[in-house]
Amino acid sequence: MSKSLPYSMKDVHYDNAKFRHRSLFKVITQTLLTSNMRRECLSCSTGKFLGLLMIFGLACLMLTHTNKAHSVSDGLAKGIGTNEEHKEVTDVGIRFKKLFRRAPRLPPRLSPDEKIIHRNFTGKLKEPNVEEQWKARQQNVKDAFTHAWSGYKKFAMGYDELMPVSRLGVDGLGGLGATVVDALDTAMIMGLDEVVSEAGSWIESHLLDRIRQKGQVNLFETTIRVLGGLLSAYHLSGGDQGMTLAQKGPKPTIYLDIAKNLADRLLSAFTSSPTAIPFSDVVLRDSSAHSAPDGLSSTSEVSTLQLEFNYLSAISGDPKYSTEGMKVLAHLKTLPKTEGLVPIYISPHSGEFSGENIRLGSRGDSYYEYLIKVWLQLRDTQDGNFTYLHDMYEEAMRGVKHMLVQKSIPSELVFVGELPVGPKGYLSPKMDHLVCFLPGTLALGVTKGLTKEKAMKDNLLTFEDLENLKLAEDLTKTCFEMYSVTSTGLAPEIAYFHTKDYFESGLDGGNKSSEYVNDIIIKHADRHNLLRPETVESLFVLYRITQDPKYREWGWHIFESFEKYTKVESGGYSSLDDVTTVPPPKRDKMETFFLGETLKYLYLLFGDSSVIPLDKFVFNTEAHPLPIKSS
Ligand code: DMJ
Repeated sequence: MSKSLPYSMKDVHYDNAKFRHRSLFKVITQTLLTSNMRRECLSCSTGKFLGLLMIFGLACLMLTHTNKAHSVSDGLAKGIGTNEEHKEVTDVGIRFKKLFRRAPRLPPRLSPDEKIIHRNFTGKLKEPNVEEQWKARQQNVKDAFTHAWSGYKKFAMGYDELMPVSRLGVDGLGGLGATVVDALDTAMIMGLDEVVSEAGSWIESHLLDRIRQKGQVNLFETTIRVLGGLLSAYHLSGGDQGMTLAQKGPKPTIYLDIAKNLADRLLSAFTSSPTAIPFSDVVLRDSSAHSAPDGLSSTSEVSTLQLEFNYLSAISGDPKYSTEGMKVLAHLKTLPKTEGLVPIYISPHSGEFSGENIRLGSRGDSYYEYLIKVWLQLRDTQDGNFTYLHDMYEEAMRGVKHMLVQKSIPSELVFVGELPVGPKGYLSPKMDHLVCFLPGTLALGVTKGLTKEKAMKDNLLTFEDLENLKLAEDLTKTCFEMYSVTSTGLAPEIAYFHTKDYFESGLDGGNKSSEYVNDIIIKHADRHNLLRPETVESLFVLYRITQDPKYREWGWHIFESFEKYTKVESGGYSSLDDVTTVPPPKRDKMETFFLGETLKYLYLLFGDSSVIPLDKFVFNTEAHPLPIKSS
């Protein structure tokens, strides 16, 4: 199978051409008449006459033709538009006038629905109630969070997770009450004082004891969910001259003191390892650490600790956390890679990568995410030179484009495949839902959190940036279609893509009206949905950066499906066993990231873009915002 890369410069040139100024008249003549024809026709008067006749005929045809093609967002926008959105413009006079107007620069073509929404979001033709309706949708997300929290509080308070169907709690993450800490900053951002107060009091009264008593926890999971949650709560409750979003709950120093105690124990994973690569597991009560049974750590796990450890050093004044964390990245810099891409396992004993499996899904994903985010966090500090992180990120993204990106058959969805047996082997057209973090990360890497409009105005974007942004937009669409293609409107854990080398019939997502039903293949074992955040995370980032309202519409569509199929009446939301079946069987688990990430990103997507601005905050991989500090 060829590994050559279809995501070529061709696509980018084509896309740029779309945005060039050309009058419609010019477009018609340029497209329909080749230069030869033009030369021959215009050299004789009959030719001139015929040429003009042809242009006039085609123009009339275009004017009287009503465009029935609608974009994906047409249907989704129905709830927020007016009746006028659905009127078809048939007035020939208006169309004739339009013929001689300059073609709009951006976007090249909008459906009537999109036009209405677009005008509102660019602030030119304001319809007052559109923003109001987004506020109402945001309130729906807040209500969903309250429902999720109420189930957890009733049946599982203090446990890591809720089993909403059994109405029980379960400790799947070591017993630190992970849902409480993961959910806390979302409640702060949503202004849910009561939840902040309940979660904050639980943390103040119980968490330190738990940390002192509990046994084995995973270094990565505990860092991103519990340490990350505490640090974000510290800042949002006013610590470090933070935002004081939370009026209720304990003082910020409570969160900081607990965070330090926890991190001191987690540090043993670094200090007891013979190399710069930390062990994967820590025993909290005696601050000891060991490797996983196979002796290996995941590459993503060892490289997804630094945002948290760096911020803790900054606010505590103790550099030891940052020093240990950054040693890992400095070491990873020295290891051999394939065009910036790395195997998904690494040995803390040898410090070398293990195996050849390369993917941006599980065990690989946030390695790439933290390269750019840690660089964004540290680039303006005076603590050292971190350009190497940006270089590693750029090289890796080139590697992704060259080695992993392909298009599906027949409808050309852009996807990121895997190299299960290494760079010399075949490309598997398998994409985990986890990979859907990538579009958001790519877009962030392009504008560094600014809007595209501002970055363009300030001349900050290179050709490669525009190529990366285009890839981000294409991948976001693919991630959304992974939802749309199923009977429930919810994505499976893993999708395969139909390519010239791979197809299996009878394994579609169940939504026969989807344009992509033949492009996306969902195997039986991969049909579950864990309420994961990656797609809505990317929708949020893409919306903030491009300001294109379609990302909000897609997010709303996904939220409605979560409401319809995962809500449990007595409280909470449940992961599902099979997204291709209606009604989908419930799996009886509410993952902590549903409150920590999925609902937070949806809430921010539908809200005011000035809340937690992307050029001032960096979200850790569990969606806990940490402020970017300058020197
Ligand atoms: C979260 O814990 C984090 O986003 C992590 O980086 C990947 N997996 C889950 C969510 O799917």
